[in-house]
Amino acid sequence: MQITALAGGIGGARFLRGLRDALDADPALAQSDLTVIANTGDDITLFGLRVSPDVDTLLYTLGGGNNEAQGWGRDQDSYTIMGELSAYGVGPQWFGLGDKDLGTHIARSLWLGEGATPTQITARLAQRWGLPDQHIRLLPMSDSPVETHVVVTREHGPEAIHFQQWWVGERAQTPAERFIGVGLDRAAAAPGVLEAIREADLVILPPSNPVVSIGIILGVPGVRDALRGTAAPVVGVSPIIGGKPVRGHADTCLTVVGADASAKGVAGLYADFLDGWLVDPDDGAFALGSTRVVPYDAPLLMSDRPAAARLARAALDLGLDLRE
Ligand code: FO1
Repeated sequence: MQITALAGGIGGARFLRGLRDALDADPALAQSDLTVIANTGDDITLFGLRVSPDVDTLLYTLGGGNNEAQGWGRDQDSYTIMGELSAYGVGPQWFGLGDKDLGTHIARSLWLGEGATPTQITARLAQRWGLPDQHIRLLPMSDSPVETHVVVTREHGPEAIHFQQWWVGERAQTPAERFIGVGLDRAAAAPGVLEAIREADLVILPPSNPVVSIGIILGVPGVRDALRGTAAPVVGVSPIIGGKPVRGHADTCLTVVGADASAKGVAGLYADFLDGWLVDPDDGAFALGSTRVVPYDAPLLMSDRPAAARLARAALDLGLDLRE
């Protein structure tokens, strides 16, 4: 079976690691290929280096090298270089880049300088993390640079800042007016992205941030049409548990785009292509056009790896049901 997923960082990565576990545990599905289309709107240039947080979180989590407690960054990392930069008064210091993690950003930046595309670079990085051996193909959503910016309200008036400055530097506390996907309208889907959606047997939306992760991928020209047009069922997992977002400031993002911070509100953002929607039991039982809304039999929380695998299995079963 060919499964295609759209993903942001931590929630997407944990869910997809669970999905790979669930597939591997089922002899009938173990040979399935998983294509992951990653959000690159979070990408940022810091200290002259190109950082691609969601791609790296997917690489490290699926490759077994992530910082589990934090969710992002490398395991057992140190911050010697950040300390040296701080001593020189070089910032920003609000974004913690570990020494091992910096190796990835240096490699990516060198390769970009040599003319390699993000798709080629992601493939090289994925090779090191053993993703092809797990039948996982990781693709950036686009090879064109896209950056999510946030128009915030300052005392002196509106100001556009990078998403990471708002999300990490300002903890999403500064009132936001809107998000802008800078470069998104001119971006082309990366090679293989639209085909992976059109030719999939099943498309899955993990519980990633619906606005700044999935929403940005949906803004890449052609992606939304491919989802509407694919013969495969499109199944999503709600990022809301009991009326609250699983992690991060997803509710703030939903409010900014005028959507309800509820399982129904998020599904509404996907209504034109969503066939199945797995929701927390406390959020369950609402009607949504032709979308089959299914309450999960436990809280949607991915508290550990087996819990993520169980949740992924339920999404898989919903997709298999919809194929019949
Ligand atoms: N998130 C934070 O909250 N603080 C950080 O200092 C931070 C550093 C960081 C470095 C590399 C990386 O790949 C991710 C990092 N993140 C950090 C996570 C990231 O900013 C966001 O959670 C995602 O971009 C949202 O999808």
